[in-house]
Amino acid sequence: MSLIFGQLVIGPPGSGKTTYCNAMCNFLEKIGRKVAVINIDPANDNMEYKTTIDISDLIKLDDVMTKFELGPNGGLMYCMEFLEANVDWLIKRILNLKDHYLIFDCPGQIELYTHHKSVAAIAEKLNENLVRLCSVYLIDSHHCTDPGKYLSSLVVCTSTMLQLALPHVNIMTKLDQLKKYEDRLAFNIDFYTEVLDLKYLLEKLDDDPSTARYKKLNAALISLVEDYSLVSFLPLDVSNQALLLQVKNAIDKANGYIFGGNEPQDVQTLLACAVGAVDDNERMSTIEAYFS
Ligand SMILES: Nc1nc2c(ncn2[C@@H]2O[C@H](COP(=O)(O)OP(=O)(O)O)[C@@H](O)[C@H]2O)c(=O)[nH]1
Ligand SMILES: [Mg+2]
Repeated sequence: MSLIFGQLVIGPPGSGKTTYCNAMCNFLEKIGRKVAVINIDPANDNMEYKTTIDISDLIKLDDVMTKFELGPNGGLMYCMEFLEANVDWLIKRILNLKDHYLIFDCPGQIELYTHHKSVAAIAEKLNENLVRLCSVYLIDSHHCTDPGKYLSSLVVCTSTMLQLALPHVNIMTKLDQLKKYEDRLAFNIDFYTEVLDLKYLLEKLDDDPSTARYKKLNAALISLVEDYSLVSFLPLDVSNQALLLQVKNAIDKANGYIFGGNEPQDVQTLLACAVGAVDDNERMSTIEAYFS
């Protein structure tokens, strides 16, 4: 059976997951990939894409909230636990999508990725013998304007990467918005995307009256992020095709699509060039062939 590849799109509420799923789906379809978007967020309300599998067909958040007298957050936790218990429902439908590339639009409750077990268990089940998955974690680039928020994003990213234990790509969304408040940034954008020397961030945290009194905690969190050294971000503005291509290439490399996907070999090689997934000689000969 040919392999199925996909990405699990996660991140806090409002970080841009649904918008990204739509943009990435359109982008991939433009380059000839057959894509299916699967919605596993029971509270999703702005799906522009046509969903192929929708968790609402299995369980509805409103029903859960009414039946068990739960708030939106508790209701969502219940829905994820229910999906975990009924993962065969999902697997059965995915088996009908064998020739598709899958994009999973996920809920935004951050505890689902930092310590709650259901999403990790669902991902593990899918990854086991069905879908080669990469988790794609989105954060809003607005967090760069506040050293405390940025540090908390780094901690959450690290803990999500450890908890899900999947190939992983982090994305900083809404780059177009960041341009508007660039003058409020303490550092150049690459400081935030490459997660460069965090001692400079610590200095900023110590200068800020709201975080200065947590000196030891800030230092401990920064040393934790630096010790694992797992986090960096790819910038994205969903309206920019070049940035979408860069993100796509990184994810194709992470989940192994470039080595086993269904696109014609020349398309794969050309696209892989941009991220150095092929060696220099091969890249040069491909580029020469392309321009000849
Ligand atoms: N300017 C801009 N807005 C974006 C971008 N990506 C998402 N958004 C907006 O961010 C808001 C939240 O996006 P949504 O996809 O619903 O986030 P979700 O809760 O993570 O699924 C929406 O108003 C989107 O239009 C982007 O690249 N640029
Ligand atoms: Mg959404």
